[in-house]
Order: sequence, then structure tokens, then C-alpha cells
Amino acid sequence: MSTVTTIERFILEHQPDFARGELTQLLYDIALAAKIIAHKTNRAGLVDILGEIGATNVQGEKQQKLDVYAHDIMVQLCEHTGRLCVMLSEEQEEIIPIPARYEKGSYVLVFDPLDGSSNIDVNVSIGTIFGIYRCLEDERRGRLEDVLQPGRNLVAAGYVLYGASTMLVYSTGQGVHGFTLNPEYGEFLLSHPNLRLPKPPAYYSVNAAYYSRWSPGVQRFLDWLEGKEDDSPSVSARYIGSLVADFHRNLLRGGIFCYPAEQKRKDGKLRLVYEAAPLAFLIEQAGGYASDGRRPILDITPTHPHQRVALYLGNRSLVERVEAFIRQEDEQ
Ligand code: P6P
Repeated sequence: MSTVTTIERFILEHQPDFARGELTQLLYDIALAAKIIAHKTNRAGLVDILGEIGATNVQGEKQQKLDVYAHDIMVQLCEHTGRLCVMLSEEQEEIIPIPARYEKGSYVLVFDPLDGSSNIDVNVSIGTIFGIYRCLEDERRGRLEDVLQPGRNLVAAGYVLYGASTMLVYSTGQGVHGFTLNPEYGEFLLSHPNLRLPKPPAYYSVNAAYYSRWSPGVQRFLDWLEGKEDDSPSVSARYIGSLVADFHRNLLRGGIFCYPAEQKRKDGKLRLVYEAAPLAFLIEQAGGYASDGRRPILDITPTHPHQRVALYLGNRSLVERVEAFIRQEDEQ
């Protein structure tokens, strides 16, 4: 039987040199939020039976949609703790300042509280994605500039996967580590230390129904992936349509996740700040690479909090190959 390590103990024992306790406490807060959100998502299918999410409870309070609920939990747990100067959520257009009545902290939290929430009704795994930056100016309360930092500035990132089991996977720049929630006593236990992208990759993930919308270079890449060239890789198609679930499987088995730009959707669908950049940080920590097809995701400085970006992330050999196909097309 392997040793039992809780996420709290692991965070404390592996806090980065620059951390002065605030980052450690912030990661604790996120782990607690994950437990609370998991408790609700695991009961989503019982709304009509137990009268929970989406109904009106005994106090007459209107229950909320799960993604709004997850947003509120993240804000309520993190806004008053003195660790943050500002937050950004996929669920709110504007930045979320720390109320003047609370002490401000040194970090910025960007998050997608519940990505893939359209999958809840069909019982498909969904996830929370988060990234943590330092505030640009310690003496000021957070501003828009604080959430528009390039992913290269991330000090930590991670996700929670609400699936067959609930997992929290994170990195503070010292490798990627996975924890599985033991629901009996509500503890995240270390289950996947030092995750590294396996080679050779096993899967590719893309919505092939959009093939006709992609540029010729991307189409040639997909043809290559699907075995139409002599040097094609031996990979299988796996696409859940839930970013965190697709990402997690490829992290554990090796592969590439693609959400290309389209002729009518030049910037792709996925969000740079709180989806692509945190996952790019993780995949690079696990030995992989993330690109928008022409440059590293982590080098892109956002110009808008909810900016979209084309996304290719996974084994470096595959991501660099799609960049080569796109470069070849650009040069024609
Ligand atoms: P499509 C879910 O709606 C989501 O935002 C991601 O979780 C997922 O990767 C993507 O959209 C799926 O998009 O266009 O293939 O349905």
C-alpha cells in the first residue's frame, strides 16, 4: 500500500521558493471550492427528484445553474481571504475586484468555473480550469492589466475534473501532480505524482465534423493524423467534447487536442486567458507544447479578457507538425 499524502500536505511540502504562504493558502482555497462544486455536480441529475440545482429551496432561495453556482463558490471562497488583488471568470464580463472591505493580496486568479457545462445533462465529465499570476503592482488593487498577462507569467495552474472520480491536477512550475478526491472523508489524496506526457502519443482529439471549415494546412494535418501519409503516426481518435476531460485523457495517455480556427471563426472557440493558457502551462510542465498554430500559447499577451484562440496542445512532435503544415500554407 503506497503512502497517503493529502493535497494540503503536498502543497505545503512543495511550495515554490517565492511563495510566502499566500499561494499555498490560495491553493487550499481552490481545493475546498473543488470539493463543494463536486458535491453539487455529482447530484446534478437529481434536480427534479431532490429539488436542488435549478429549483427553489426551502428558504425560497432560487437555486442556480451549475456553472453560475461554481462561479459563485469560487468568488465567495476567494474574495475575502487576502490572497488576491483581482479575479477573472468566464461567467462574468468584467474583472472581479476585491471589495474594499477586504485586504488585498499578491495574486491574480483567472478561472473557467465549469467548462463544458452543456455536458451535464448527458452525464459527461466536466471541469474547472484555473490560472494564478502575481499582481503586477503590489501596492495597488487589481486592474485589467493584471489579468491580461501572457501565460509565461503564470506561477500556477490546474484543473478539477468532475468525472467517475473527482480529480484536482495542478502545477506550481515544479511538475504536474494529480490528486483524487476520497468522498468518504473529503480529502484529495496524491494519486498521480509527476505526470509526464507519454511517448508515443496514443490519441488525437478534434471535432472532425468541422473539417470543411478549416484552412488547407489544418486539413492536411488531419489527413496526416488519420494515416493518409507514409509517415503518419499511429493514433486513435478520441473526442469527448469536454475540454478538461479530453485534456486529462491525453495528458495520461499522450496525444494532441485540437480546436482549430475556422474560416468564419478566425480566433477559434476556446478562451486564451482561463482555458488555453493554464492548460498550456500544465502541458509544458508535463513535457509537451501548446500553440495557436503559429506561436506558443504561453507567449501570447491577451488584448481582451475573453479573447478566443485556436488551440493545439499535447505531445510536442504532433503540435510542431501542425505548425509546419500551417507555415507551409502561409508560405504559399
Ligand atoms: P464543439 C464545451 O462546450 C467546450 O467549451 C469545451 O469544453 C469543448 O472542448 C468544446 O467546447 C467543444 O466544442 O464545437 O466541438 O462542441
